Amino acid sequence: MDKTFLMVKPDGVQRNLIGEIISRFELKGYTLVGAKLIQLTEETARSHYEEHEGKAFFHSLVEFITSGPVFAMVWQGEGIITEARKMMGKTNPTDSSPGTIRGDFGVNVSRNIIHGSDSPESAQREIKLYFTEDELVSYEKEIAKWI
Ligand code: IDP
Repeated sequence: MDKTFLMVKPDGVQRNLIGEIISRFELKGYTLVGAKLIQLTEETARSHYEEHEGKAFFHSLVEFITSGPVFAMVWQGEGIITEARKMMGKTNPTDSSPGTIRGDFGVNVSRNIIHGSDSPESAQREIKLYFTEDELVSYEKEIAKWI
């Protein structure tokens, strides 16, 4: 089954959006298989965003993502990597449609509430960066056959 890594960024945690975001993915029918509230170290933040190293916004991105706790999650479901990106909206909230998480709550590109893996390769890399095998739970929901 497909898995993705989602993270409520520090602005989302401060704005009490953890429950709202969990609720959206639960109501869609996806399954939460791991979650934790953590304070990122600079090392993890730099590793997470290594593809942006050297860009003008890299330093402020690392500073922001380590500025307060984040809520890291692994979700499971068919096609979830692509679907979660649709539910999140575009990187810049001003380009995001109402009804998406960034469209409904995001302020600007550096305060866009949520991170989500953008490919199977990044999902695999990011899940490994944040979670050990024994922090993830494998289980079936009875309702799965209706979704
Ligand atoms: P994504 O989060 O939608 O996958 P990425 O291009 O991977 O977008 O960028 C990672 C994060 O870096 C974005 O969510 C955003 O917070 C920040 N970011 C991206 N582009 C810019 C920019 O041009 N200025 C400031 N921050 C940016």
